[in-house]
Amino acid sequence: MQPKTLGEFVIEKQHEFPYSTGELSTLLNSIRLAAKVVNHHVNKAGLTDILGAAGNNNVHAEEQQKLDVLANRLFIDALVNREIVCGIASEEEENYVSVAGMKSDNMNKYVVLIDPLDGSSNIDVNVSVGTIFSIYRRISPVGQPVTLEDFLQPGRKQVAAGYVIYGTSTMLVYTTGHGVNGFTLNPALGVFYLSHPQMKFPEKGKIYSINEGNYVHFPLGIKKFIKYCQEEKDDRPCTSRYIGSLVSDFHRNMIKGGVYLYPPTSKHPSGKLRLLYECNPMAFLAEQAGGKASDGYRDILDIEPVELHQRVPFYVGNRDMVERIEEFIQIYD
Ligand code: AHM
Ligand code: MG
Repeated sequence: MQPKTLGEFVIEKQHEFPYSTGELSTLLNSIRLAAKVVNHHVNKAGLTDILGAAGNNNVHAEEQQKLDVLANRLFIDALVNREIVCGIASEEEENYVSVAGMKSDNMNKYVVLIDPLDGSSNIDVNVSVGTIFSIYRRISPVGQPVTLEDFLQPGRKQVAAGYVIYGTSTMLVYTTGHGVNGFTLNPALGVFYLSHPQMKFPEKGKIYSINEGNYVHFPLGIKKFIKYCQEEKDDRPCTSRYIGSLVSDFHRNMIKGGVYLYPPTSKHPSGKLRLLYECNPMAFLAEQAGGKASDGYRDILDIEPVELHQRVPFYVGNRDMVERIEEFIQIYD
């Protein structure tokens, strides 16, 4: 039998939201469409003048790549043109975009937070990159311009979250709080098919993923955890795998079992990754797949955000491994 398409799956699952108006389904369909367009550009990147730096910096003073800028435009346009959200926040935009302010009859209730193309250091070298998205119901009244508080909600309040991985194949993986499902793009047809139903972390994790080049700057607890992973004892040593693309590292670890770490370093004292559009969506997916995400002390999903581009230390993956990291931090830091 032909596997289910993403479009069919989204419609079939609409009943899981009792008072659903179909708005979330339409929103997920817009993300699916934008993902296909971005995939098309990522795939032919070497053939057009799209590789390299765009010549400007984003809000984090990081050099924007041309593909970063393009992916940002494509996702924002797809969401604005279809008039399906009331607000958008992006890693590439300093301020949030109020779609409700642009279209006065906008009665939509969802805001989207997005990292349009994550893993920018991999763009020019043909290594997997990804898109990460997070969806919330707005808090402020419908029909008005959105406010900052609509975006500064703890991860627990997410209605849906997911990522697109532009890898050896392109996949869209998402959750609405009823498990995690993965869909693979058939490039010949331009259709995503359900290929990974109900994804779960394996019982035990064996992989640790961290940029060990920063080792000397890590907190003592993290150094001890790395040494623990390398020890010849019980079912260790673990294997080290690091792509430097959160989506790809997370995706592999969810399938094979492992943990991703981005601790505080001297360059990034609060960690490097952004709470709202990198850590929270991954944390929601991890929890739904039987894993866990922490900043070393708290569950990522419980953190009350204070600013749009806030950074946090981030440990995500197999529950046992994340809890082990928390123990090491508690003992040594
Ligand atoms: P980006 O949003 O600028 O692409 O940065 C986020 C990325 C993550 O995908 C990745 O895990 C991490 O930064 C890699 O950082 P580093 O090069 O410091 O190891
Ligand atoms: Mg990013």
